[in-house]
Amino acid sequence: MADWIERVRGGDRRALARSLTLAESADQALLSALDSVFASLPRPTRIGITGPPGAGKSTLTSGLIAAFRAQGARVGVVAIDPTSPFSGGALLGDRLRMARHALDAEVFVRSMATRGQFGGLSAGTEDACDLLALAGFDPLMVETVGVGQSEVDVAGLADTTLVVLTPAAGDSVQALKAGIMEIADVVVINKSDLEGAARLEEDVKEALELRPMPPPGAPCWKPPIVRTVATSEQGLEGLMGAIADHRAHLQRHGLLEGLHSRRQERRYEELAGQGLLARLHAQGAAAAAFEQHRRAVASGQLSPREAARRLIEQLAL
Ligand SMILES: Nc1nc2c(ncn2[C@@H]2O[C@H](COP(=O)(O)OP(=O)(O)O)[C@@H](O)[C@H]2O)c(=O)[nH]1
Ligand SMILES: [Mg+2]
Repeated sequence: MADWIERVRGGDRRALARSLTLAESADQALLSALDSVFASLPRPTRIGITGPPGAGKSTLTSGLIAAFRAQGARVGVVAIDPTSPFSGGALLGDRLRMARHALDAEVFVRSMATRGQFGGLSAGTEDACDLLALAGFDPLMVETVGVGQSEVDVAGLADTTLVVLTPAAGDSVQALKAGIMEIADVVVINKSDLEGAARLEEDVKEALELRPMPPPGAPCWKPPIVRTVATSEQGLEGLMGAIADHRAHLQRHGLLEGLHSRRQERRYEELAGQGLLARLHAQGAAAAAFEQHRRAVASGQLSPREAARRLIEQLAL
């Protein structure tokens, strides 16, 4: 596997594709080999693109790939779809919309399903990003459906998070309500060719006003609102400008290092939590105690909090 990792570092696309597949299925040998080069991994710019299904995220991502390619960058994309890998529909859609970059050796697009409960959103995505980073892609773009997933998860993946809304769908209003605005570094109003873009912009401005203020003295970023028509690549220059401005803000205030550290801490916490839970389930007595308390919760005898407290006490943790 160490050899695979070296081939990825050398830019071997086949090795990269294979490694991504192994990482996605949590292959321990591959992940260990990846861990062994952790300290020397490059740290590419990470751009998150989130918003409701159908907002035009993939179309927009495709446009951004072209814009970054025009600057000479090598672009990696991870498109995460929360649906089962067997339904396939949305994954295929992402591939189709990014198909025009399929023959470009300086672009690598990877669609993946979320790993599910014991992997969370981030585990598989982070590994995929690390492999793309190792292969020298910079920037990386991560497309996620931002509704119904933990906002913190989605925001934590990227240095700059674009929230994509459209005047077309009622789910934009829902997105405004669901607190997705709190994670936006840039708000994109896509499908501005459709009626209602001005109205949505007003609603977005109002929602942005409700964002919590940073503590006094902390750097303040006011998310710009950018209108686009992804299908005809209108507004992409403005969007590229907004992304660059946010990057400059992060650099000026020395915030990139903190973002990176928090991301790694979060991965550690998630993996440690999963590992401990798996260990617990593997031990007869502990698993029995866990089940006993679960039943007590289900039957209404114990509150979830009290059950968790007793379990932890009983296991002497
Ligand atoms: N009218 C209009 N349609 C768009 C625009 N951007 C994307 N679409 C269409 O919206 C649909 C969903 O786009 P897609 O990129 O797959 O959305 P995603 O689910 O957010 O990734 C596709 O049929 C696109 O062609 C736009 O700016 N205007
Ligand atoms: Mg998509």
